[in-house]
Amino acid sequence: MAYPQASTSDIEFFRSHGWLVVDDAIDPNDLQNLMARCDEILANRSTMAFDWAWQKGVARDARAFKIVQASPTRQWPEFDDAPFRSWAIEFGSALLGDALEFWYDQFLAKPPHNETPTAWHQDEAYWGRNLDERGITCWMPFHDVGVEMGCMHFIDEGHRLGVLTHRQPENVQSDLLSCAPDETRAVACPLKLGAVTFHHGKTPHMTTANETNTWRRALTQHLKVVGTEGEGDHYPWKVYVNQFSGKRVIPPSR
Ligand SMILES: O=C(O)CCC(=O)C(=O)O
Repeated sequence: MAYPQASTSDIEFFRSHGWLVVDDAIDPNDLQNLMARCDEILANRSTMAFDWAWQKGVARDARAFKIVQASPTRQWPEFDDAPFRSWAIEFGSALLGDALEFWYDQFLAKPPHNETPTAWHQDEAYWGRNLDERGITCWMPFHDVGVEMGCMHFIDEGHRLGVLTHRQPENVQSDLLSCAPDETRAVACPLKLGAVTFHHGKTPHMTTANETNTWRRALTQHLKVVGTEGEGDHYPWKVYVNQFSGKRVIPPSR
């Protein structure tokens, strides 16, 4: 199957709304190896993954993993050569109007009945000012996904709001941040397998809890303008929590 090119209407939609759904983008056959590796991560999550929803007061070895978070490409660099990688870079570059390069990916999985949405946030709030207007994310589920399973939601035109004030929720021990955008502008994006979403680094987004009997699994691919240094010049709410070492660090630049 041929991967699609960004059309003029895709580009115009993305630039005015700050997000885009691309149906029939990815050949599911190209996801087989990725899905197998991510199953390996799930089976070994206590050593291979973080719990993005790690609760305060819960010991590290007792984390519930309501949002499993890991980087497949850091463990298996062969994914740099995957068709979904080169396609996301090319399509995302057309949307942003600037040449992009792959930065990092995240496997994000929610167990059945996890009761935990991924809180509203903007990616730039995590990345810092270095990424101002220079980052874009492609979110790719491993199966059909609806609101009841944890699909993506965006604040329509939210990329024009600047970076909203974020905070670390009081009950959370991980690096998770949240903001409180005007939810009357929220748009839910249920997807079929093979579809993806793209969103601008300033677009507020969230995913709902998984209320189904099966795992919700997805890969984010974070892309940055070629030559951008990487995260830095952080906002005051930024914190690093390394769940392998247990270390919690506040960056000096904030
Ligand atoms: O999959 C999720 O739960 C959240 C994904 C996300 O926040 C992102 O792709 O930036």
